[in-house]
Amino acid sequence: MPSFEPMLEVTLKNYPKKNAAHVSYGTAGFRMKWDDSLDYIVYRVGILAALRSQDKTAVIGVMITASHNPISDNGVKIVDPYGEMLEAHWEKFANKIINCSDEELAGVIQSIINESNINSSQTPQVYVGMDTRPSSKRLSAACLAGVETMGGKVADFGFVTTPQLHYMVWSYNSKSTHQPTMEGYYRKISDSFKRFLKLCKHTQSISAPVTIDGANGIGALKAGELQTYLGDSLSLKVVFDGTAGVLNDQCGADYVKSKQTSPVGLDTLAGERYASVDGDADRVVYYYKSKDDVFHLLDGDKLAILMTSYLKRLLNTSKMSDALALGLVQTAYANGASTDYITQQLDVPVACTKTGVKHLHHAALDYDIGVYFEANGHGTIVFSKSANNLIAEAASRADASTEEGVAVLKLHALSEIINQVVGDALSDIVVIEAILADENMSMEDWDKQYTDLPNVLTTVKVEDRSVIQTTNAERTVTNPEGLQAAIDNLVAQVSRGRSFVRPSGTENIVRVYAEAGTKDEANKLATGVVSLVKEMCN
Ligand code: NG1
Ligand code: ZN
Repeated sequence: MPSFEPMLEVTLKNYPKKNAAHVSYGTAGFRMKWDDSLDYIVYRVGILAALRSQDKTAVIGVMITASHNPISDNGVKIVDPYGEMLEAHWEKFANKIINCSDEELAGVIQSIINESNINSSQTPQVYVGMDTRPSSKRLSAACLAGVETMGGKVADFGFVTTPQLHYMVWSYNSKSTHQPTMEGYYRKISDSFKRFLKLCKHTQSISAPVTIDGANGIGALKAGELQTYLGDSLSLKVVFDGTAGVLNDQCGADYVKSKQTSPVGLDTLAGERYASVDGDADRVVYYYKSKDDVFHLLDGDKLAILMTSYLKRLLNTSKMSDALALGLVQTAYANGASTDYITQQLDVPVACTKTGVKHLHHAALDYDIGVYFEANGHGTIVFSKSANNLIAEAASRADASTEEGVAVLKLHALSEIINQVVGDALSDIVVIEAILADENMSMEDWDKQYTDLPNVLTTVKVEDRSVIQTTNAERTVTNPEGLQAAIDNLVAQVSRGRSFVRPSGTENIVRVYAEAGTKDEANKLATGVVSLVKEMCN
């Protein structure tokens, strides 16, 4: 009998399979409305994470969260050794282990062991974290039971943001000098930020606070902890901190981005900076109110452009632009004006990938310094190993009395403030604050870099979203036949038109995106494309 079987017999009784419907591991792992059928899924994910740990001889992470989704949802996601999303081949194992019956479970575990040549004598090590949902604690317990079934050891980090858990896993496995502890995480961001500020002409500390909408979730809690490390170098004023409101309810990054308005109940003041994070703090958008009382959103595209344009300047001043290739990665949802600005005005190359941060992250690794962002605010900057080494080496001999030397030191500090492992709202905020301070830029200055084309993002319910198939990074429909030609025809009828449709990877809907030279044209285009989808896909 395989060594895990006696333990499996004991724990399986507490986590019997409850859901007959087939579930699959998507962009967000397993995510659904919470009911007690999620317990067995997370228990089995715990088993799988333990196997993955033995397979990679490394610490593996499990994060319990449903991100920006309502408080009634929950989900679970596996984090690979260097903080990446679970490898595609193992997503298949995930589907197999979750969808088999209780009776088949031992056999499926053994088949994964055999297929991956896993050495079962190693002790699995799994890091577990969760968001603040009421259902998260029992799911975390289910995960622990799964890991222990396989004889694994768990480090339970309790309430953490998704990027914090990714950081811990990366930090441990890569033997980073930045420790795999909460303190290590906060010190990495705050120490490098303080170092950065000392190099700036305009300011030694940023006196005006940035208001952070914590979506009534984990981001609020952790922004508060980060504040204690930042001291008076940067003031984070946290609102929607969970003491009164409901998670992601009329607040948070997803609400602000999709409704294009500030959170309900937040009294915004002209001239101040505001940022909203989502329920697991891996996404962030900024916004402000202009003197004429108008709300202005600075979404993931605006964050990406600010970071990219600033990096371009630093590379030029540090005379490192020949050695380090800079590039931006976006998806088709990026506003066309942002792409035009960065390619035409700044001459930085842009790649477009499919939706889902793992695709963006992967493409960003093609550059020495790759900035990637989804329009909804999920993104970061990644540096290749050789770029990190080159910058660290240059910083160690930089002359801080020259402009060139200061630029090298700033680049080095920025590469440490940013969470290179995964998109991270808290570290993104600190990077944005660093850049705004150094450039002495107001929100208006930042917003003026380029003007968004009016756009519409909407959804259509169809019977079977898989009838829509796409190519060209989701920008061209290949099925149903004729749909793309019909979209092209509508696009040609408006100025600066662009539109595409794709099946969502996380919900049973089709998303329609349209942009054009005027708001009326964007609306007209969206309405037309929605009708086409309804006609041709039902
Ligand atoms: P889907 O449902 O596949 O469009 C959504 C977001 C993605 C990403 C994932 C993961 C849009 C248009 N799509 O994907 O950007 O964040 O959820 O949560 O915002
Ligand atoms: Zn999220």
